[in-house]
Amino acid sequence: MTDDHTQTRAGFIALIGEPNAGKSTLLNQMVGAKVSIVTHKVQTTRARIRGIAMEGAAQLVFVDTPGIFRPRRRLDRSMVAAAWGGVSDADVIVLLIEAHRGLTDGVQQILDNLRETAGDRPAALAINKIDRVNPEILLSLTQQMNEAYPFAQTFMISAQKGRGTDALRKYLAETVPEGPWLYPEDQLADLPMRMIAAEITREKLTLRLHEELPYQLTVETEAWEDRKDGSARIDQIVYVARAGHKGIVLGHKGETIRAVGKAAREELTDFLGRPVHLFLTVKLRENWLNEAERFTEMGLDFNDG
Ligand SMILES: Nc1nc2c(ncn2[C@@H]2O[C@H](COP(=O)(O)OP(=O)(O)OP(=O)(O)O)[C@@H](O)[C@H]2O)c(=O)[nH]1
Ligand SMILES: [Mg+2]
Repeated sequence: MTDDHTQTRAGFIALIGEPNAGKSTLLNQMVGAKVSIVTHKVQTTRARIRGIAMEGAAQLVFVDTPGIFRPRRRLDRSMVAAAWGGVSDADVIVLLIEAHRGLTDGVQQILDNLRETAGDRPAALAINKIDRVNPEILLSLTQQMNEAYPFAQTFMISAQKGRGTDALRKYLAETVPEGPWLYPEDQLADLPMRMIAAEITREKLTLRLHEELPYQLTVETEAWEDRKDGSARIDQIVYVARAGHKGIVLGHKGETIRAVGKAAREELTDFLGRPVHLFLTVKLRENWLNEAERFTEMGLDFNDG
């Protein structure tokens, strides 16, 4: 809470980095709730996802973005454009890199672009996954990174274990501009529930399916009914791009889709705090990766692709 003497602050903080750097993990850690899906695979996040955290009189609106990589497909190009769009709209930028990988070619390319896109807005460096390395390497990595880019500050963190994240949060609270809060104090995310629900199912599919398949499917919430008994009935469609993929997603006697549905339903029930009936349908749609409507449903701009 604030009184009349406390100047409120608020701002957008773009979390950027290579795929798998831990951006979504950091967003969830900052918000204190799972708002953005996380997997061990690259290119999990597809669109910008806003999560909101309060730090004293400051409201921090974290913007999780898709990982930045060299795009091949139309969807990849839209994702990377969404990430840079997040930078353009931000008050502060946080670049995440992986401690054990250091200054990779991919990070170098991001730095080259960041110079133009960030302009004079502050960019902080977060060296993530410090739990995976010998601390001795961190000093030289910090030096190397700061020679490559004029970072306002460097933080060494473990997004997963919540190490070093308090210092980062404090820095951000001091750095976002003075001004009124942008969201109600108790709001955690700015993302429609139907999209959060679709993302949870996509996370479970990504965790269970191998190789290229997760990159060639999308999930949409088709219908949502709040029932009188307090439960919710949610119908979703899993679109796959190849005939052969349908059978793989269903699995032998439907066991894969059943397991995915169970895991997604459990997480949704937890998230909503009420019973959920989840119905998944798998549909073959060969051209979905080139359909504007599918991009809009994902929160992406088709014309950026
Ligand atoms: N050991 C360790 N693993 C981490 C840490 N932070 C994230 N991870 C793991 O790194 C993997 C990728 O995390 P995400 O948060 O999905 O990464 P991302 O940057 O959002 O990835 P994209 O959405 O694909 O761009 C997951 O397996 C996380 O559990 C950390 O601090 N330490
Ligand atoms: Mg992510």
